[in-house]
Amino acid sequence: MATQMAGSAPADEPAGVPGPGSTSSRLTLEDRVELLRTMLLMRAIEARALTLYRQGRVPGSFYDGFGQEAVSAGAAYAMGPRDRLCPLHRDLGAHLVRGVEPARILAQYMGRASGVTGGRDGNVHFGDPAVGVMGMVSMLPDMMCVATGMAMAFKLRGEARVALTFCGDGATSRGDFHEAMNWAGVQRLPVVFVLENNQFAYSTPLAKQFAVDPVERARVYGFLGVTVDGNDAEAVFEAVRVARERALGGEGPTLVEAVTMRMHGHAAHDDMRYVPPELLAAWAQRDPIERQERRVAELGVDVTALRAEVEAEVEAAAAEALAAPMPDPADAARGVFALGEAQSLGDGRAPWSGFATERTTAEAPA
Ligand SMILES: Cc1ncc(C[n+]2csc(CCOP(=O)(O)OP(=O)(O)O)c2C)c(N)n1
Ligand SMILES: [Mg+2]
Repeated sequence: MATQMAGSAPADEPAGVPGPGSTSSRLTLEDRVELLRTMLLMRAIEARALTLYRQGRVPGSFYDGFGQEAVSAGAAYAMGPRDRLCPLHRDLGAHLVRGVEPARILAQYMGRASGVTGGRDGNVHFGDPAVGVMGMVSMLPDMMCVATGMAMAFKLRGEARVALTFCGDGATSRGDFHEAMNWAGVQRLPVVFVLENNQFAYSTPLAKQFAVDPVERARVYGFLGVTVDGNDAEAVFEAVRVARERALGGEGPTLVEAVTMRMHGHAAHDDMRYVPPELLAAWAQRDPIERQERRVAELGVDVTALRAEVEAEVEAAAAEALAAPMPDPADAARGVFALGEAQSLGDGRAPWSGFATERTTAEAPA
């Protein structure tokens, strides 16, 4: 288990710009392009949303995962259709992998009726149950408890399924983090915790947050903690794929620390003057999208065309979202309270080629 300190790059990363080599033998070229496409889509949607926010069309504030695209895209890409996901405020890539359409996401940000929550909640607090994604609980890191509970249900029912969730470096200081880790360890639950170490929790740097890298804590709760380069989508995919396999094999949870950098302020209102410019400049050299572009371009993929395709898709999605109506106020309380039978979550898109070619235990009927 490697230990990362504030503002550092992963210890196993050579100095300078990383090379184009693949970090997982399980990915076809189509998979590698799909990872890039997901990250491009995430960045383009969030860039468009930031403009909409500045035009006053996005109520509240706006949070993004600029520079962190590899974490949610790579992690979600390793999950099967029947697995369940609990993404947080910087994990748009996970929603995209599961199949949530860009127009619904942009409509969500603007509180429109066609948004994922139909205008009932603000920008990042959403999840589409139809594709196996839980709506985000804002109190951090409560989604760790939710994912642990889901994994408990999978275990009790004897289902070969895994729950995936994320938490921030700052969230590791909260009690819920320890409660979830402890129970997951005691019960050897099929859950994967991705610790999104982006160097800051609002304005608090890592050095003021903990004395020991929190990935070390996995061991004291009785399970494995691994550190991965969070700016490498393929490395994140591989770490989560292995963690999922372990979970399905009855080996319990894994804490995957993805080391990355929050390249924007905490939210759109934050000018992050507390972040040293040289730190940002160093991380800009390690942009996850540029890295993936270099890899697939070397293999003959036209990344300029792919970028143009994604830009056009997001522009069309923005037009669709802008044309969508605001919700009917009379409808405000619908779906807020549970009435009658609980609705089960549906299965999501799982585009990794490994699910099509290998019949994994996760796809066996429960
Ligand atoms: C229990 C709780 N306290 C405070 C907040 C307000 N808040 C939202 S995001 C955030 C920063 C969290 O930092 P970190 O866990 O590192 O995640 P990051 O935003 O860096 O991804 C804070 C303080 C919250 N959502 N929940
Ligand atoms: Mg953080």
